[in-house]
Amino acid sequence: MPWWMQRRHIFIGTLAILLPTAAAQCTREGLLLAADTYIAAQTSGNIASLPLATTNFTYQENNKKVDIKTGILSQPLKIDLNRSTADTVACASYTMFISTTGSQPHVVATQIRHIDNDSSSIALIDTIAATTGDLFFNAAQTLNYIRQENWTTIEDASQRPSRDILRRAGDAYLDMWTNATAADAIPWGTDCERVEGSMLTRPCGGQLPRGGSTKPNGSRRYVIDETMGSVDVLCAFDSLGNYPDSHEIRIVAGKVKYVHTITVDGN
Ligand SMILES: *[C@@H]1O[C@H](CO)[C@@H](O)[C@H](O)[C@H]1NC(C)=O
Ligand SMILES: *[C@@H]1O[C@H](CO)[C@@H](O)[C@H](O)[C@H]1NC(C)=O
Ligand SMILES: *[C@@H]1O[C@H](CO)[C@@H](O)[C@H](O)[C@H]1NC(C)=O
Ligand SMILES: *[C@@H]1O[C@H](CO)[C@@H](O)[C@H](O)[C@H]1NC(C)=O
Ligand SMILES: *[C@@H]1O[C@H](CO)[C@@H](O)[C@H](O)[C@H]1NC(C)=O
Ligand SMILES: CC(=O)N[C@H]1CO[C@H](CO)[C@@H](O)[C@@H]1O
Repeated sequence: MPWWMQRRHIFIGTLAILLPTAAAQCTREGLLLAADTYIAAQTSGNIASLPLATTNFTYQENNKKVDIKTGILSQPLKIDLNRSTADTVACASYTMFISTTGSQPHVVATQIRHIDNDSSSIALIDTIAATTGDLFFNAAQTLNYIRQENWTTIEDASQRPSRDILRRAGDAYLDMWTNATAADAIPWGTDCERVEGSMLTRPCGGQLPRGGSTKPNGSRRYVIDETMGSVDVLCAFDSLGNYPDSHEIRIVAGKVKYVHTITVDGN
């Protein structure tokens, strides 16, 4: 074969290897891997291993932009339990972790967002971090309840709630305080559990608010995972005083199975 054909051959071979790795990807595995890296960083109190975007990375803690180097991620924490969900449409993940030991116990809700559909680079870490003094805070009690829950992914795709159903359930929940009929739009399960801070309500469809407030919960950020049947909404708890808040809802077999809330009211 003449030299020029040989060279062309090598050139095409190189392209074939480079192209697939160059294209941005946002996969469930990639999102959960980034969430695991976040948990490892929190365990060590060292952010060096986090693949943060080199331009325009944002760190937000309790609804305020802060320097990641002074935030909760800079403190090593012993983590008792962590659980993550993934939203491949928004290219985002949600992680909840509980740390009962150390000078301050914590229950933390974190959404991680990626830009350009690329789960290998983190654009935003958005954390709600509750500790002693916050609403119904008792990390050991929360751990005790959450540990007993079943968060197995829903294998049968036909049994998964749609993205739209999950989004509407998350919104209706947060709308209950301003809309007297929002509670009726939620498909409550009869064996469902609600863990607000460390306060357990079972079944969770009991003792619900039915309007009364004029200020809706604002600044809602969503992570929706149809495979898990869950939605997490971070927001500001506006009517009570702009309190940073996380509400997570899981729907199994068409009915609400779990509700978790983490609220920072700093009392
Ligand atoms: C995002 O990445 C996923 C996985 O690689 C791909 O299936 C999807 O088409 C991408 N979406 C966009 C908008 O590029
Ligand atoms: C920078 O990041 C913030 C928060 O994620 C986002 O709202 C803003 O649009 C980004 N700006 C640019 C130029 O990408
Ligand atoms: C986080 O949760 C995963 C899945 O349950 C577990 O394998 C891992 O050990 C946990 N990490 C820490 C630091 O506890
Ligand atoms: C957990 O839930 C899944 C369905 O979501 C079910 O198949 C499995 O049996 C449950 N596991 C236990 C231990 O209850
Ligand atoms: C109140 O909630 C119900 C049930 O979700 C909904 O149909 C209705 O449009 C809501 N009202 C307002 C004013 O948002
Ligand atoms: C204005 C409003 O609806 N506030 C509610 C937001 O959600 C929290 C927690 O579920 C409620 O306690 C607030 O009343």
